[in-house]
Amino acid sequence: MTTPLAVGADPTSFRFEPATTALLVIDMQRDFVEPGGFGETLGNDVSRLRGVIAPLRRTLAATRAAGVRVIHTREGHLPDLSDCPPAKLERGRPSMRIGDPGPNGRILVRGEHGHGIIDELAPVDGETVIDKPGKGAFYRTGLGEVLSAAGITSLVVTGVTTEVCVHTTVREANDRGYECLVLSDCVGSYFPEFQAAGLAMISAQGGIFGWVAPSAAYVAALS
Ligand code: TIU
Repeated sequence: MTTPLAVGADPTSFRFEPATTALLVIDMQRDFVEPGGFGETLGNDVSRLRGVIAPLRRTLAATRAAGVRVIHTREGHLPDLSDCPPAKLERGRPSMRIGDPGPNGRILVRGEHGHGIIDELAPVDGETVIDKPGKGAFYRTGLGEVLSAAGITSLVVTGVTTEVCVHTTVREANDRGYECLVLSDCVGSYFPEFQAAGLAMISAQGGIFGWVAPSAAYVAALS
């Protein structure tokens, strides 16, 4: 057992062992971050998410250099949409529905260009990519098995969007016993008020869902 590293975080210092930690990069896909994708069809200003890219690139570089495991997720559906509940397909009066043809291919469908992770944050050899049909990364995926097999007990969580897939995943992880640190500048929302409230909800009540810290504090702890 090595001495754990410590990150200055809310509500208390977050302690973790690099060997039992994974960086989770949630849904940094063209469909959410670039024009013409799922995020925009829901009426959102996708440019609001671009601010996370630079800090996330620095965080990824430091994580890879430290030998900490990296796991990416992608939200999306099978081409026949058999894994997409009708409620998800029909809700929200989108300008285009999941599966419709868009400028980056069919909206939120696996294998299409828009479903891919943006070039700036592309996975490298050896990193796991988890495809998920829902908002949470544990629902109908092999993530739990991947983490158990690798002996991972702590998750450093990044990606989009703060109040949707990040929150759902952190809540799922917390209930499964994982200790989650959310990096405040590496998670993004289409709504500034949801960004602030979403982060506050995680660390409130003594860290009801986990911890929150700026990525610089995590990167400093690794170096
Ligand atoms: N709409 C929205 O804010 N997010 C999603 O639909 N998925 C994710 O957060 N990845």
